[in-house]
Amino acid sequence: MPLPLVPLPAHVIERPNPDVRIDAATTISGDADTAVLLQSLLEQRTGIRVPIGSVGTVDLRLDDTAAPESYRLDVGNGGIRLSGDAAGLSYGVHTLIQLVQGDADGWRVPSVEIADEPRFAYRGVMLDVARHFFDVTTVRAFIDRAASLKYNHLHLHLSDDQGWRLELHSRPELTARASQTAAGGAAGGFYTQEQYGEIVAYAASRHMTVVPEFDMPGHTHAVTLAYPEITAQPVLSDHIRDVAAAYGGGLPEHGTPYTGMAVGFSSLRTRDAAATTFVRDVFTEVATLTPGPYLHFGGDEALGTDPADFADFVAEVSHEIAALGKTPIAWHEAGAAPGLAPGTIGQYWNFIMPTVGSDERARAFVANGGRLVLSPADAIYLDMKPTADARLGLTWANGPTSVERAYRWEPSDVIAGITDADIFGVEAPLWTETVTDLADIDALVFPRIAAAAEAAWSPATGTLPDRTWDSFRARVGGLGALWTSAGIRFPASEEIVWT
Ligand code: TNX
Repeated sequence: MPLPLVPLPAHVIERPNPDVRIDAATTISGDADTAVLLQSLLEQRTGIRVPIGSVGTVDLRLDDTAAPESYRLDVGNGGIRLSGDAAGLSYGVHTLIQLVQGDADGWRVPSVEIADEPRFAYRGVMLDVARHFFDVTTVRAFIDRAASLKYNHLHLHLSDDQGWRLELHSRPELTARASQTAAGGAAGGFYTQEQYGEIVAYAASRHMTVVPEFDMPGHTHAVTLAYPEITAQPVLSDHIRDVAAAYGGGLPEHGTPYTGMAVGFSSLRTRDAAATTFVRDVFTEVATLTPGPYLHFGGDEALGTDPADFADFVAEVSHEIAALGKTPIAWHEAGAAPGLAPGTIGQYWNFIMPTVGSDERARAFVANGGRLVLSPADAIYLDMKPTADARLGLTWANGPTSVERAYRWEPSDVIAGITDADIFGVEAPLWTETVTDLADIDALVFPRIAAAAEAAWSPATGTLPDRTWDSFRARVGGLGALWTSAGIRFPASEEIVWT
C-alpha cells in the first residue's frame, strides 16, 4: 500500500525505523506560525492538543536558504524534523498530517524521509462567486481545502452576467444595482471591501495569493443594471435560446437581472470612451485592494463583441493593468489580439486535445513573453458532473468527467510546442451555475481537486513509480479519514480504493 500522500512528493524514502507516536507526550517546537497550524490540524485529526514549547518531539525550522516552497521532512528516531521556507513549512505540515494514522494503540507516523518542492510556481483553484454568491466563511473553508493540497492561488471570478460581487467606491452602482440576484433565482450578495480584505488576509495566512477577475468585454450583463449606457443589447443566438429552453432562466433582457445559465450574449460597448473610463476605474480600485501581483480581466466567450473590437479592447485593458504595476491574466481567447501587453498570462480552458485554434491562441501568449496557466476543461473543470447520474454539475466539456480523466493528463502534452518553462502552472476552476453551498462544493470538487493538485505540484507523469493512476486512487483512498475529520463531505467515488 503506498503512503497516502497527495500530491505525490518529489522524493520519498520509506525507512524501516519504528513509527513515531503522537500521544500525550508529543510536543511541538520551532516556527510559531506553522506550530499553530500543526497543533490545530493534529487536534482535528487525533483529538490530542499537542503543546507548543521550546523543545519539541516535532521540530519546525524555518530555513531561508531553502528553495521557494520546498521542505524536508524527517520522521524517525523518536522525533519529527521539518524544515523549509515559510510556505514550504506549511506544505510540510500538510504532508505530515496525511501521514498520521490511527491504530489500536492510538496514533502513529511512519518513518520516512521526504524532500519536496513544486513542479509549477502557480497552482490555482477558481471559485465563481458570480453565478452563485458564497459568504466569507465558505470562501475560508474553500481556502483550507485548497491549501491542504498545496495550492497557492485563489482565483475569484467576481463578476459575470448574473451579478457583480465586489464593492467599489468609484462605481457604487455596481453593487447597489447588480449584486442581489444569482443563477437559478437564488439570492445574490457581494463582498464589502473589508470582507474582501479578510479573504485576502486569510488566503495569505495559508500561503495563497488572491487573483481577482472582472470578466469583460463579454459576461457583463450585470453591468447593464448599473451602467446601461456602456453595454450593448444582448445577442440572442440559437445557443441562448436552447439554454433557456433546457435550463430555464428566460432570455436575457438589457437592464433586467439575468438568472439563467447561457453564456456569450452580453458585451460592453468597447469603443465608447465611457466604457474605457469604467474599465480604468474598476481595475485601478481592485489593484489598490489586492496585494498580489495579478489582475484577471476575463476575455472569454465574448460572442456578442465584434472580433476587431474585441482585439483592440483586450489589448487596451491589458495595458491598463500593466500600467497599474500588475500582471494581466486573460482566458485564452485574448491571445488572438495582436497588441496585448508583453508578459500577459494566458489561461487555457479548451480540451486536453485542443480544438478550434485554442492552442494557437495559447501559444501567442508565450510568443508575447507571457506564460500559460492550464485549465483543460475536459480534465479539471471541477463543475463537470463526475458521473452521468450526479445531482450537480454540467457536461459540456465531454462530460461527465471521471476522477481518472481528471488525473490522466500531462501538462506538457496539452499544447504542441509548449514546454515546462512556458507553463506557469495549473488551475482547477469551479464554475457555480449548479453549486449553491459548501456541501455542493465538496460534492463536486472532491476527489478531482486532488488529481489537479498532483498535476500542479508533483513531478511529471511517468517520472516516479507512484506517479500513476493506480497509485493515486490508492493514495487518495487513504485520505478519507483525514478529510472526514476536517469536515469535508466528499463523495465516496467508486473509482477510489477507500481504505
Ligand atoms: C465556460 S470556460 C465558461 C464559464 C461557464 C463554464 C461552465 C470559460 C472561460 N467560461 O462562463 O461558467 O463554461 O462550465
